[in-house]
Amino acid sequence: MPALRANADEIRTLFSRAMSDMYRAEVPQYGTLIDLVNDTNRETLRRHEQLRASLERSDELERLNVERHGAIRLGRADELFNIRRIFAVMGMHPIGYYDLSLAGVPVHATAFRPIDDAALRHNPFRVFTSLLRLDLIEDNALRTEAERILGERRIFTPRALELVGIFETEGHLSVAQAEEFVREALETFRWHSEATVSLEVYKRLHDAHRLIADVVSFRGPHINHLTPRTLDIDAVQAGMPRRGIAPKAVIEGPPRRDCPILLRQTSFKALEEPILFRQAAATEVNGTHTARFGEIEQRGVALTPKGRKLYDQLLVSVRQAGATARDYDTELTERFKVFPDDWSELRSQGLAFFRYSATPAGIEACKRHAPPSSVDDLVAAGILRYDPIVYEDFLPVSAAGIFQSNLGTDQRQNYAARSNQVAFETALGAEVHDEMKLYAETERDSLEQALVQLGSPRLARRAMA
Ligand code: OOG
Ligand code: NI
Repeated sequence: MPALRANADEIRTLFSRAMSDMYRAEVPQYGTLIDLVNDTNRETLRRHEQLRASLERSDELERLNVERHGAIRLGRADELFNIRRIFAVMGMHPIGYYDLSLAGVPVHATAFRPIDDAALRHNPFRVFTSLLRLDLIEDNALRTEAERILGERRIFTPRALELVGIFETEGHLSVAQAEEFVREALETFRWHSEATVSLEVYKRLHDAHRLIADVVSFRGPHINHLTPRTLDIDAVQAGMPRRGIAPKAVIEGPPRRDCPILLRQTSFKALEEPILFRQAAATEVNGTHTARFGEIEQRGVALTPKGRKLYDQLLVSVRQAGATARDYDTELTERFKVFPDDWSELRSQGLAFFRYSATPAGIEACKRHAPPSSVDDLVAAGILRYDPIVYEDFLPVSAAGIFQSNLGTDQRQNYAARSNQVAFETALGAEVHDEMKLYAETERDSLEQALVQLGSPRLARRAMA
């Protein structure tokens, strides 16, 4: 009898659960944060019937309790190549290119996540994955040393890679292999309280950039945070101090709105953790390292290229106004007043992506009369309904803010900004998917399906022309 096959969605869920359990055991504040987020989500849903109904229609209610993202930082091209293969087993693929050097952080990144609707519904686990850009270290000797140190480590267990090989040839893993794979893959993300370098080397790396020390000094790319999704980030931010957690000063991303857009995020400071550094003559010395922190996020609607352009422009104008942390929120809210805060406007001006569905009344009505032929008229007649498509990705400026806050200082180098997507994709061994195309496809597919449901493939063709 052939062995039972595991599907990618199940493997991803097993993995994200294992990761969450590991992190909860190691970083107790993460557990506290999860509890706070769950309490807040329950209360928000209780008070906002419309939000609940909309989340229900787009099947987001179910996934909310398992929804997390995490982040790792890699040091070598082949590490990125192999992590892509590892994530592929879990149905997670590289989406988007993020250049953080523009914001003074010497990395570029992608996000591994599921792509299709069914997979996202099942469990939208994402991992923001950065690759250190050693080419941005100016000190030649230090760069060479960092390369040598990184060259010696093996961040994947041999068995994890073997199982990836089996998956690639067979197209699947058995249930038993999948369980083994999850255990083996988890090892890569584990915290190591022993550095691979001496305290002196650590300090030199640290002086070049704290992030360089974080990537180069350890045996593996420890998961540095896991982020639950909240439905009300302001409430969680306000609730954190009551549970003994100190949040960062400002929430990254757009301001609070009636119609949430993109992504709002906030974090709490990284913990200072004891580390044993390896000295000469097989001795060790105590030190500390800060890397692991907590974060929460609230997700809103995905913006079209037009909407995203407006968002970016407004954000730049806020930054240029140079507000202090105290009036940052006021400035942000003020500037964003020009961004329509109304679902109907967001749709009609082509600023955001929506998922269309045929209403039950619309389906009935279409059996009796020929329906209007444009999407706008169908919406106006209540035949078509639309719900926001949730933004599944990240924001480079926010990510830089999160990096900065948990690196402990405002240390900010000015790297000659050279975005290098080609080098990143060469290391990755694949091109990253374009997130805008994915959202546009989701919207199109939903519309086509709704129109067909209204009884007319012809109508579908006409309305979408
Ligand atoms: C990743 C920071 C980016 C986010 O949510 O934008 C990120 C890191 O610190 O490694 O996770
Ligand atoms: Ni994050």
